[in-house]
Amino acid sequence: RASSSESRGALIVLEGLDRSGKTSQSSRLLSYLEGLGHSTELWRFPNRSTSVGQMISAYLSNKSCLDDRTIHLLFSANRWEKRSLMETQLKNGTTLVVDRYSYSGVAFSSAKGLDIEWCKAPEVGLLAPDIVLYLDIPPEKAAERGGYGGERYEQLEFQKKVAKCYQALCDSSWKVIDACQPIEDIEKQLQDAVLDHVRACERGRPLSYLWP
Ligand code: 2DT
Repeated sequence: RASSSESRGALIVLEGLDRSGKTSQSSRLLSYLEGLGHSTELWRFPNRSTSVGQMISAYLSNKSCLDDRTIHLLFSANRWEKRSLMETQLKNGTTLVVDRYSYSGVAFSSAKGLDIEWCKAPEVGLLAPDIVLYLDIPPEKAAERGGYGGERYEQLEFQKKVAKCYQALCDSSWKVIDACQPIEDIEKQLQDAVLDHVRACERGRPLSYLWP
């Protein structure tokens, strides 16, 4: 068999504003896929456990200040340092459910006014998701949910800009889900959206790379 037809896990990415429900839906999706017998792992970016991740965490919690381009490149480096493990796991047949990825990187930095193409450049060559699930919520509704933890970006005016930047990135390959629906409805729609992709990857869909 050619290597392009080897079975692998799927790379599933969840994106959305803060308080859109990504984190709880990611774990529900993990349970669902595990329940079907698929080897699955939950990942998130930033991954705060690495030394780059600790610099990011200090920045987000306002314990350090960094130039906008510098922090952008650190977020990207935090994905690059996990890239080979990501590929290994996928090739091992493990599906990865990833809470935020390069789209957060581009949306949050371009919301500060950085050029979108400049923001996309350091992501080139990272693994492309098989599906991007976008939990769509009006920024005002997300703010009403409360629980903004006081990190750097958790402010309504900034989240409105991020929402616009996500719109600029969104294309027909994304699955946009109304995040104002009941939790169980969202859960079901996510399940329906991923299954075809998980199966296509099992049948040997080749890996692809950003930006496709
Ligand atoms: P969490 O609250 O989900 O940990 O997100 N962010 C995230 C960026 O600005 N660039 C990135 O590349 C990524 C992955 C989004 C922490 C915050 O970090 C932002 C919210």
